[in-house]
Amino acid sequence: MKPSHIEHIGIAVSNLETSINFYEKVLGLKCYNIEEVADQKVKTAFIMVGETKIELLESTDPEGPVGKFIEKRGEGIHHIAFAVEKIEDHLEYAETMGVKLIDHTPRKGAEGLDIAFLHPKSTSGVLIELCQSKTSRRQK
Ligand code: CMX
Repeated sequence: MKPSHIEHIGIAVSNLETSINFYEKVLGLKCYNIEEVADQKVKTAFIMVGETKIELLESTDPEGPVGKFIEKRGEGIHHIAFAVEKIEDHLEYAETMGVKLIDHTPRKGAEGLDIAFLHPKSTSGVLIELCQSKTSRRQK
């Protein structure tokens, strides 16, 4: 039981359009999707570089997780997301290993993924997201 790959790297940004411009105009990459995740109080933009996905996160509410993060720390890397197959098993195991869970059960994230977060205080200061696609759920 281990993650198969890094599903995405989440970057907190003040302005989605400005950041997309950087990735497109300076790095020559392409934003392929913009999606609002109301539950997480963010608007997200997705960019692929090779097999790695970058998720730009603009807050839609200053009291949301990304709004608070930017207020406290400014723009920057916000989380790393690992792709897993049996997300509930990973959460249960992490908890038995003493990790503080933010989500005890998965919730719906962008692009239809089931997602759950581990608290950065238990993970050397990095907010870790576990995510599972519908496809891998069907294969369970
Ligand atoms: N990475 C590392 N540390 C973080 C962090 C992050 N992304 N966000 C907050 N922290 C730290 C803060 O700096 C603070 O540390 P200190 O106590 O040393 O100052 C501590 O965690 C508490 O921070 P806070 O501002 O008081 O915020 P909360 O405790 O209210 O919430 C957290 C922190 C991580 C529990 C909350 O942001 C959360 O639930 N995150 C998960 C959901 C999320 O981030 N959603 C957005 C992404 C959605 C998506 O990818 O679709």
